[in-house]
Amino acid sequence: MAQRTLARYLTEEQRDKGIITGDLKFLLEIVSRACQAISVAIGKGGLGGVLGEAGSDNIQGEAQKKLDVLSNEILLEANEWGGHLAAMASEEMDLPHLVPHRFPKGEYLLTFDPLDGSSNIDVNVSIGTIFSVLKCPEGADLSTPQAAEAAFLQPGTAQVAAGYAVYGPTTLLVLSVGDGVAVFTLDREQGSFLLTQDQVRIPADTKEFAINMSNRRFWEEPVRRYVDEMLAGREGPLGKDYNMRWVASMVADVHRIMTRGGIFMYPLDSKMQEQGGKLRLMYEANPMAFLVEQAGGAATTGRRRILDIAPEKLHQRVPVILGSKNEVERVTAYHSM
Ligand code: P6P
Repeated sequence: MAQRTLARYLTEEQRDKGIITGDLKFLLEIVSRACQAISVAIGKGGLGGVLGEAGSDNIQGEAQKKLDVLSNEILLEANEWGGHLAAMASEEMDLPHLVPHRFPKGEYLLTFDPLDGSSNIDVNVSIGTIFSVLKCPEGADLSTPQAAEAAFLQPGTAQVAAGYAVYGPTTLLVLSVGDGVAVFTLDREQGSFLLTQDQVRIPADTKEFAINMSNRRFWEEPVRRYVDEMLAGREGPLGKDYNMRWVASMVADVHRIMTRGGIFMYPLDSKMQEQGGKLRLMYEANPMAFLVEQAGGAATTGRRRILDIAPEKLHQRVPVILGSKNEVERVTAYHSM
């Protein structure tokens, strides 16, 4: 039997299960096509004149790559005309992008990190797009981009869908609309994402951790204790040998965990106490936490469930510990000892 396309999967979630609306189905199909276009641009690499720096910085003060800017533009242009969105917010833009008056407005809000892991672009390592969908609150003030920020400040539990595209040896779209996690593989000849895995489950235990070890001296004691216990291996208190991976592309590290389990940590560290963490809540931590929980995993800051956080700012940063449930619960428990 032919593999189910993304369109068929979403139709079944909408028509047969009543889980999503027609507008959300349309939104997700548009986002998937934007990810396809981003995949094509990335695939050109040096041949497409899209590598290197854009010569500008984002709100985080990080130098933007040409592909960061291009990916952001692809997502904005793909989504602003369809009538399904009220506004968009992106890591690459200080303020929300309102749907232009010439287009109809819809009931959804879209946040995204258009190209996560962009420090890996020029060295040809997997990167990705992360996105999250919220309902726009009734009566939200969308008169200006500044006023619109408040509409986005909803906890991760309010997400109606979340997903990521990973641009690696194959381009994958990993998506949840609240009915488990599905994986679609881009068939470049057909130009469609085809369902290749459904109801993804993250094993509750693991022997593989992901963290940037160069920050060890900056970590809080509970994280240092947990990592040292894993490094102690089978002779240590955890009684097993662990492996370590760190791609420095959250999408690639999270996808490995979705595929074979593991724990990903970007914990609070003393050099970024001020900012509250490295990763951004609205378009990195929340969508990934939604997906991980939908796949039976767990996601905390070390002290609380990520999805319960009430956001105060659009570009708010948080510590992130996510993946195999039993491991996340262990290191989170260490924080309250
Ligand atoms: P470091 C990429 O810039 C990113 O936001 C995540 O994708 C990734 O997990 C993390 O930062 C890597 O951070 O400090 O190891 O370069």
